Amino acid sequence: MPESSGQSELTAAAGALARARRVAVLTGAGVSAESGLRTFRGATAADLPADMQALWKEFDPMRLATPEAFDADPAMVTRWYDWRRLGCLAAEPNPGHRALATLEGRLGGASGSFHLLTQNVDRLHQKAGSRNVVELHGSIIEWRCVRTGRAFLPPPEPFESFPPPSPHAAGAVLRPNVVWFGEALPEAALAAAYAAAESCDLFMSVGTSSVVYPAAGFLDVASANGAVTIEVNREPTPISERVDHCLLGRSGEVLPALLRAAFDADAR
Ligand code: BV8
Repeated sequence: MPESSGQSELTAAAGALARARRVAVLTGAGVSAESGLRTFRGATAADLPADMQALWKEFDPMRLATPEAFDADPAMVTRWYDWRRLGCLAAEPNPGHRALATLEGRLGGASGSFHLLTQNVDRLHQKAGSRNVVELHGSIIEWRCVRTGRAFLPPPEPFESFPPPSPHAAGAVLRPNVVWFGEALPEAALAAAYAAAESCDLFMSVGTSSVVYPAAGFLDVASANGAVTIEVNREPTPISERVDHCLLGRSGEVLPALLRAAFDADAR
């Protein structure tokens, strides 16, 4: 188990980042946690509506985030997703999101490349100014008609009925445009993620438990292609022993510190 990372580990990681020209970053719920959004597995029922506390307490990703759960109880699942959607809309990007947008600005030009692969469905990276975002697991902000597959962007207020009726086909309903367990990731997103992992010279995994595939496998693809690997997480994960630099701490603090150490001449 890596020791909690000190300044020397941060300095080493910052040196690698300063030398990198083609960077790929994978983010998970631990980045948005700094904006007050619950993580997927460390969730607490703290401020849920009373009738959903029980649901969230025994929350199991394989239970609710699946087509089977939606088919069995579309009203309950869409109510839960609409509650999460409104939380995401109310959330603001944090310094970790902004640090990644800054990193893209530094590398995204002719001098290099930057790809942000996110498992998050809250669109906070885009709100922070990130432009080249690959949404591996879709978006909770956008919904789609279950019959036509056409996307629908709901207004920033609660749906009035559950499951919400589709505006695209009479009698059909809407579902969140996320990837549920057992569903394939969007082909374009998958292709973009593999291309980024195969071509980067530095891969950074931030705020993810690294247990969901295929997203958790991109680090190994990058590593196999000779990329330097960095992890930022509050606690050790299954990849912590495999990365070149494991930085333990909050993403909203570590990411800005990492960029300062890498790029601020006066910080060295
Ligand atoms: C696929 C969207 C194939 C929805 C999500 C059995 C049956 C079916 C499938 C499988 C199975 N066994 C294995 C599988 C494959 C499965 C999988 O990997 N399962 C796991 C659980 C074993 N994968 C899939 O099903 C994928 N599809 O394989 O399709 C296929 C191919 C062709 C045709 C048909 C099918 C689809 C996976 C996508 C599922 N959807 N989300 C929604 O949001 O509701 S996944 C869900 O977990 C999240 O959305 C997130 O994307 C993902 C990973 O979670 P994390 O982001 O890592 O969050 P987590 O809470 O776990 O961890 C937070 C981390 O942050 C922690 O490490 C914590 O320490 C850290 N942290 C917390 N606070 C901070 C912090 N770090 C820093 N700072 C902080 N402040």
